[in-house]
Order: sequence, then C-alpha cells, then structure tokens
Amino acid sequence: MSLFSGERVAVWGAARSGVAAANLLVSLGADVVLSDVRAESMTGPATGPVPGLDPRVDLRFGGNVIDGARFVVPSPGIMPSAAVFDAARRAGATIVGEIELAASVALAPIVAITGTDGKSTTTEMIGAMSRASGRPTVVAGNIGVPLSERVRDVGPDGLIVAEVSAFQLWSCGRFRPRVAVMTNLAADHIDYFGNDAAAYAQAKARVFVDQGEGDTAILRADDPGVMSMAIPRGVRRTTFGLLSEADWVVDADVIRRGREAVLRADELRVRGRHNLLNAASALAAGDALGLPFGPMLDALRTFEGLPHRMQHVRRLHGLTYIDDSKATNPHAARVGLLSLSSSYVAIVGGFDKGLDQSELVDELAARARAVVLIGGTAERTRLEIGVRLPVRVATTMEEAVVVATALAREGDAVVLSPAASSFDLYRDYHHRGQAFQDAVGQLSED
Ligand code: UMA
Repeated sequence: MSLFSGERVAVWGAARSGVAAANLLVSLGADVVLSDVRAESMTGPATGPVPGLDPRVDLRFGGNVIDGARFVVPSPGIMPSAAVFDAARRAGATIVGEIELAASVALAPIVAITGTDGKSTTTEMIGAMSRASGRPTVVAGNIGVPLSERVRDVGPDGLIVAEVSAFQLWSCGRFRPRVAVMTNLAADHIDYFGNDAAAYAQAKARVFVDQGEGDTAILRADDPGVMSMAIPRGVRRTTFGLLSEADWVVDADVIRRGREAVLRADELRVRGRHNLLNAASALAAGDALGLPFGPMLDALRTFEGLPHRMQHVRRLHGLTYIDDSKATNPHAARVGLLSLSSSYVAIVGGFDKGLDQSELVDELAARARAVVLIGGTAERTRLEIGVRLPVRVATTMEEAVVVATALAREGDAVVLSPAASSFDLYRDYHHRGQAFQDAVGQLSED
C-alpha cells in the first residue's frame, strides 16, 4: 500500500507535472486537491479546464491551497521562496517532490541525470543505449514528460532514465536513484534560488544524498564543484572527464576507459568535445547498469542529437543556420559556440537570470563576426561587449535573423545561441527554437 493511500494531498501547479502527479496520486487512493495561481479564465480548451486530468481530482484556481493536506507536491516552476511553502510547513504538511512521488512507485531501477549542462543529451543517449540493449525503457522527467506520467510503464526488467533538474530535486525528501550522473556544475538559475549559488549546488547534490550500498555516483572528474559533493558511504564512485586519471577519459578525439580506446569522436554524429563528455558519462552509466557494451556503442554511433541543441537548420547562400535554443545559460551557449569550426554571427539574449556572462563575451569577442541581441539581457550584454565587435539589437526573431544574415559572410554560421531562458518572449526553449527555424525558413532563396 502506498504512503499516500487515503491521505489528503495538495498538488500545486496545474501544468504538466501537477496534472501527472495528481493523476498518479488519485490512482494510489489519495484524496487530491490540485490548485494553480492562474485564474480559471486563463485555461481554455473546450474539453475542460485542464486536459488529461482525472475527474476525481478537486481542481481550484486563483491560488495554491493546502486545505488540510498532509502532503504537498509542488510543481518545479514554483520557487522555494514562495510564501505558500511556509504556510504548508506551519500547517504541518510534508513537502514531497514530484520525482520523489514518482520514484516511490517505480518498479524498475532509476538512472537520474542532473548537472547544469548536457543533461538532456546524456539522458537521451542512455535511453537509446537501453533500448538498443532490448530493455523496456522509459525516458522522462525535466526533459518534457513528467516522471509521474511514465514511471509505471516499465516493470522490474526495465529501466527508467530520468532527467532531473535542481527545480525538481530541492523539494525531494527521499529520492534514491540506482545510478546518478552529475554532468557538471556551472552557474545557472540563481534567481530561482534567491540569488544563492550555493543553494543551487546543494539542490543538485541532493541527487546523491539518499544513495547507498550498491548504487553508483558518476562524477565529472575535472569539475571541482562536482568532485566536492558529498557521496554517501558504500556508493561506488565512477569518474569521467578530461583528466587522465578519470575512469572514463575524454581525450581530444577519443573516449578511453583507462588506457583502452572505446569510441572515437569521428564515429559519433554529434560534434564537439561536450558531446564526447556526454557520451563518456552515458557509457559510465550504462556500464554501471549492466548494459551490454556492443549495443551501447551502436546506440551512440547512430545518435542524432536533440532538437534545438546545435541543430543544423538550413544552408543558404553559403551560410549555415544553427539552432541552439537549448543553450539557456552562458556556459551552455559558449560550449556550443566552441564546437563551431567556422566564424559565426550569434543571436544572443533572453530572460535575464543575472548570470555572469564574461566567458561567453570573451568567446564572442574572440571569434564572432558580429552579435545580434534580443530579449531582456540585450542591454547588459551590449555594455559588456562594448566596442570589441559589431553589435545590433533586434526586437523580434524575424528581425534578428534578417540582421544576422546581413552581417554574416560566406562560410559563416548564423547561430541562435541565447545564453538565457526564454520566458520573456517565448513559452519555452522549444517555442523559441521553432520561432528561429520559422524565421530562417522564411528567408528567400534568391
Ligand atoms: N504556478 C502555481 N504557483 C506558483 C507558480 C506557478 O500554481 O507559485 C503554476 C503556473 O500557473 C503553471 C504551473 O504552476 O500553471 C507551472 O508549473 P511548472 O512551471 O512546473 O511547469 P510544468 O509544465 O509542470 O513543467 C515542469 C518543468 N518546468 C520547470 O521546471 C519550470 C519542465 O521543465 C518539465 O519538462 C516538466 O515539468 C515535466 O517534468 C522545463 C524547464 O524549463 C523544460 N526546466 C528548467 C530547465 O531545464 O532549465 C529547470
């Protein structure tokens, strides 16, 4: 019987995670109230206010409610500083993270992938390796499909590959993945954590806290922030990265396990050293999970990369258009730009999370032909770049693409490399990437 059977549970946020959590809880016999700060009139479809919601859920709008609940499951988009958390604690309710809830009913082992950059690619790589080995596989979590929605789709012979974000981890009381991968730790989302970078790092490190005997922690060897995270006694530590003493070493153009070369960069369809690092951590995870080596390598060799992650969009008049909308922080944007072999014009900007962009600006100054700025970070970035290279400001994506095209020279790439969240102008990074691809599609052949 589940911990939640017969209990009153409040779920906050009636979007993807909240609906999936509410449905799962109802199926476990909980009495569920789902609430959202939105006004009811802002939801819409004729099918009902929240599509896909179990009719047994008590749905409320206009604020997040506790309403006598013993447990509260918040959506990841709700900031830890929200006053309603204090109210819940005062009322004696226990906060349960959505992934913690999902994991509590999982029959298959969970591999959790977190870190600042490369989470989604590594998650999809592990998913592909698991499928290639014939194992029933679920890929879910921050990647877009809530874990609560998919967690019961595989039995004990399967594997659950979960991308987990700091937004999802901080609220977890107990979450024990069989294998946890920490891709890296760079500055991101500090606004969400009340401008406290340590709180962000602590939320990430939460992925290891409940691990124990028989579990594995996969750590980026050349990232001091990752290597200083506390790993519980009995957990096997496996390292990957650019250091020769790592268990899985990424050299200039090859992944080695100790001294033995296992995969060359030119065998992969995805480019750049960051993708070799993603592949090395995926191999380390697959190995820890007992996946067979041959299918793992086959899956990596045919892996096409993710939409909106250095995605090749079009070639036109000697220019290559690339969509890196998924680069939602300066670190990820810089890594994408570093993987380009040509000169480029970058379209940069979005919602300002207040992150340090100095390394990105140095890369732009060193190698970009010009920069086109959009969104909330535009003015700050313009000041930081100064007179080091040509800078234009655009108000729409269409304008940004036209201006970037005019500034580029034959052989250049034109890259959407936002280095910021999309929330000021777009629903999410998919929506922003699609806007870029549509604008590129509208450029005339003549
Ligand atoms: N809301 C409240 N109270 C509040 C604030 C918001 O009720 O105080 C309501 C909003 O009105 C809205 C709902 O909560 O209806 C939004 O919830 P949400 O933002 O958690 O959105 P979901 O659709 O549930 O999406 C979440 C993740 N979103 C965030 O972390 C912001 C998705 O990650 C994830 O794919 C999805 O769950 C499924 O697991 C997106 C993301 O941007 C991709 N993640 C960040 C990132 O990758 O950088 C962490």
